Amino acid sequence: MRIQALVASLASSACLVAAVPATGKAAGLRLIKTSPTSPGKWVTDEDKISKYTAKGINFVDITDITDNEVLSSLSTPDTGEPAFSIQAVTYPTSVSHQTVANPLIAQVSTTQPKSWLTTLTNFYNRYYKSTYGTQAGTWLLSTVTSVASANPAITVSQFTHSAFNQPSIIAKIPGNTTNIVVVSAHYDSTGGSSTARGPGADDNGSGVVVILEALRVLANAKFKGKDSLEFHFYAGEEGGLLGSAAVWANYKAAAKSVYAVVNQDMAGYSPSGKISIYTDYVDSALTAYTRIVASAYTGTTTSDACGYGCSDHASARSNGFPAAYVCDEVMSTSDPYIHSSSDAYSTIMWDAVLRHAKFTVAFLVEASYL
Ligand SMILES: *[C@@H]1O[C@H](CO)[C@@H](O)[C@H](O)[C@H]1NC(C)=O
Ligand SMILES: CC(=O)N[C@H]1CO[C@H](CO)[C@@H](O)[C@@H]1O
Repeated sequence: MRIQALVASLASSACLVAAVPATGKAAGLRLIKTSPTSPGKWVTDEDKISKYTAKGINFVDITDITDNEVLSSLSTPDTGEPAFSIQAVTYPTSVSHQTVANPLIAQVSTTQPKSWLTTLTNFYNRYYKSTYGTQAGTWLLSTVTSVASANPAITVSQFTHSAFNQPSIIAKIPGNTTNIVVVSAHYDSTGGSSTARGPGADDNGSGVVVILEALRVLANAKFKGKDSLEFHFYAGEEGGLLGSAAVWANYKAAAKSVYAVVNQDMAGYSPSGKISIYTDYVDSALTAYTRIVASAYTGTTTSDACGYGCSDHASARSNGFPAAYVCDEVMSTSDPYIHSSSDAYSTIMWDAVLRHAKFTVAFLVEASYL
């Protein structure tokens, strides 16, 4: 109190103000949470990557989150239900649009995904604060735009972020309604430090090429569903879900009607050969529906839990939207190469990418009738 009064009384003295050491955000630090009960810890950008991401510790960067409902959600332990929901959705208990979905699924291939993943992994890294990360964003925007151009009804937009240059990218196939079904993946990567080589082939270049392939197939077919379909490519996931946090805060503020968000983070390494649908920090009803669609179109699925803030679905969920998380494998047999320079193109299992791309087309078609 005494110090505050002194500062206030001498606020015009540049000398004194400069002498007060900056803390928190003013000092360039970031506030991260590693669990619902964690009070938050101020760390440097470099520490986020080298002391958390690279060591497999998930976290959410809450520095710029000001919405108390979202902060409260991020501080509520997972009870199987979200801390709050913007809208309740009733999902079908079976699939019913195979005659539309199957011919589209037949168009899915790994030809384009192989080419796209080659380019993505050739960036030195896709770290969201590096120039390589920005260049990857420029390439991805032009690639999404080119893929979408097969159907002039599709819009592609950049979602820019104030704290870093890498944009998130959103493609939209308008439907007959303004209700939205979203598939997402993050395109940034890290090699374990801000300056390390980070090819990010599985994590999560694979998720990016999967949803891009689904966009290619639906764009070429000029597919139009009842609901609108969106493809989200997030920036800054490795920095604590930064891109998705900003996108979903924007959707909450705009009161958008979102029926489903299915995030895929890693879709290219699966010794089991089965899609894994994670069950913690997700919407249980959407997760059950996602499993129904995945089983019907790709066979048996597995389950696992990945903990607090493990990927971008957490941002949709904490903003009140129904979110599910689809991964390529259970944790115990998951890709050993991620977050390092070894997460290379050569380690990708293309049958897994194909399976996830087929699932994505199937999910978008089925869910477009919600
Ligand atoms: C969308 O609306 C058009 C025009 O009314 C209709 O022909 C089409 O069947 C609708 N599509 C879906 C999937 O509901
Ligand atoms: C941190 C990151 O790179 N994104 C996610 C990629 O997928 C793995 C496995 O799900 C997550 O642990 C990462 O958080």
